[in-house]
Amino acid sequence: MKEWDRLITVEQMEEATAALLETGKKVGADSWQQRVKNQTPHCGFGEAGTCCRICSMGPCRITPKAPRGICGCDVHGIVARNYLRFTAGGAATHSDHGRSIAHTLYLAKEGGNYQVKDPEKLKRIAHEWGVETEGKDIYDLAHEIAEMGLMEYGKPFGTQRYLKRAPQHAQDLWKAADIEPRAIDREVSQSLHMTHMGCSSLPEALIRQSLRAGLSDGWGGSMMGTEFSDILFGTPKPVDTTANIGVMEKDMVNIIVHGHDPSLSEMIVYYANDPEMIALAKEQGAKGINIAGVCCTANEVAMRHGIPMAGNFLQQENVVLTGACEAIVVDVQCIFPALGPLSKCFHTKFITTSPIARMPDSDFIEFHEENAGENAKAIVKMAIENFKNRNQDLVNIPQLKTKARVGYSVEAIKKCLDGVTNSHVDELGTLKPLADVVKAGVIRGAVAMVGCNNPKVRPDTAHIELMKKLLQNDIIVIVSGCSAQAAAKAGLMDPDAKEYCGEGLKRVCELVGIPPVLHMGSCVDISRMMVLAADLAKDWGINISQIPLCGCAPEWMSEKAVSIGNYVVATGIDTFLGVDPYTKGSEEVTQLLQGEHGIKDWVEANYTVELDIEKLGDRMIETIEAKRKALGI
Ligand code: BF8
Ligand code: SF4
Repeated sequence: MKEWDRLITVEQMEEATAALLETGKKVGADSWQQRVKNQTPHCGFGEAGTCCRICSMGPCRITPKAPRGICGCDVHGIVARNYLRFTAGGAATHSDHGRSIAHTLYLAKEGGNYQVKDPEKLKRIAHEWGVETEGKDIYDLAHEIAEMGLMEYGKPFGTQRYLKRAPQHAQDLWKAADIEPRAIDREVSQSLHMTHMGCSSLPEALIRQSLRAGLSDGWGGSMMGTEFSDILFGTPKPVDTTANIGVMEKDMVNIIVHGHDPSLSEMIVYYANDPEMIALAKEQGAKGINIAGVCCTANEVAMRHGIPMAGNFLQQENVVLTGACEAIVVDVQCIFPALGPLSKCFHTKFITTSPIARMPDSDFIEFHEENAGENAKAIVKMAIENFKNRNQDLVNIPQLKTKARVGYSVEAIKKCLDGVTNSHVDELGTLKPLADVVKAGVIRGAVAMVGCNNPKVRPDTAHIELMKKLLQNDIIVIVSGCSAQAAAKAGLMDPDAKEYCGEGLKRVCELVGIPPVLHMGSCVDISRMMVLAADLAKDWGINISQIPLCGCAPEWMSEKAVSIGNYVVATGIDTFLGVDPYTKGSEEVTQLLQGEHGIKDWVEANYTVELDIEKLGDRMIETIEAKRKALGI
């Protein structure tokens, strides 16, 4: 087996971070590394999920001496309620992102700030939803579909439209388990209602609703976000880009886009390419304008425009610490409030744009569809004019940079497979060739690796080490979110990384011309992975739970990640977590989520929580091999 000589190691990244923190010290900056120390040890009740503060008779904390809260709720009810509230937060957040995109689609117009870039996808969704497209103006159709999408959030009757994309078997399981998601907002509201004082304390009912709220995200709000983003901004196709902190440019105006909603970042990218703006940057003494992304926004603009990825969640402070960041422009989710005070230690402009994410020490420029162009231009201009305020003595851009090929939407994956096999069956292609190589054992299976960074895990190590292990075992890895960036930063999305795979996977990568780690986008794009799993099951003629496939979030931290976990498991995919979801305080809840006879009886999949990364990898490989054996392949 080859040495991983071309990869950027975690040690190299840590060294670069240490140098940046030195700059931080000079200017009196705070850092997450310091704040972790200040917050350690964490509260044991919080960690076990055994503290309840949903009414003002509490907070109630469960101990052997005080086994029930004042209302009489036991530890299992408290842990399960906390788990459902965590899920509801995540489902609300993803789904509200999807709603924003639906509104943007509703306001799209010919020649406007936002236009329809993939009319074919729009028509496909229209057909799927039974809407006549013949002779219709494309914008009229866009508005009709957007409105139908928006109705999915509050419709009084029926279940989510996209559920029909799943194999019949999955739909039957959801029905039997009574977890088919109805209106998206209803599932979030009902979750809050169920967890109000004096409502549910039965773990089984609370966990059932956790799955349903999760499904309303993955097969509802998130799927809407992904599909409508593709209509507006284009369905991703493979594109080459670069990653890691070294993508920032010493002689250019550096604008960092950070957050989630592509409606903002697309506009910033557009104006950064405006000749008028480039000329202005040159007038100010810069060689040009460099846009780079952080967090899921990075994924969105990388896979549609090849914009470089500066880093993931725990690298967001690093971009400011380079001293070369003229502006960090954010919208919603996963943005450290620390960026406000940190930017004040440098010349960096910290620009917030959404009423949903207001923060102290920022310049707030509210972004609407109507003023998007104007405001994006003003933001780009503000960054350019800030170039002269750089303190050159503080500039340090660590020279860490990799090549990455990104942009593997389901459509793109099918196209790649089509190119090899000529098995073209219809306009959408087929996943049969993929099923064939898995059946033949050339590829043993797949892992969908997703999620965040979390200081509880040495940042990026779990992602990178697990991916390396899986590749060596001929298991292909599909990624999204901050996991995708961990892979890109290390160099695992370089097509040359196939050298590091087992012989079978390497052959497939060569033949299809893909890197061994496939970038499927941001966290809302985990809905793409659900469609991939659904289509693969249908093309193969088996159930999703039979596919040698696992989900994995080794460094997760957010409520969104728990919502994701719930819909991935509910879709029939065994899911492996490297961080505990605050449930260890209840044996009953742990059994429901991780045991043989909890959610597994309802949806044919469950969770494994394993903090030892080596063991987590082994457990996934065992699961994949067990599924192969069960299929007789
Ligand atoms: O939605 S992986 S840290 S950036 S939550 Fe956030 Fe986690 Fe990153 Fe995107 Ni997803
Ligand atoms: Fe305590 Fe019950 Fe109130 Fe929770 S709902 S804080 S357990 S009294």
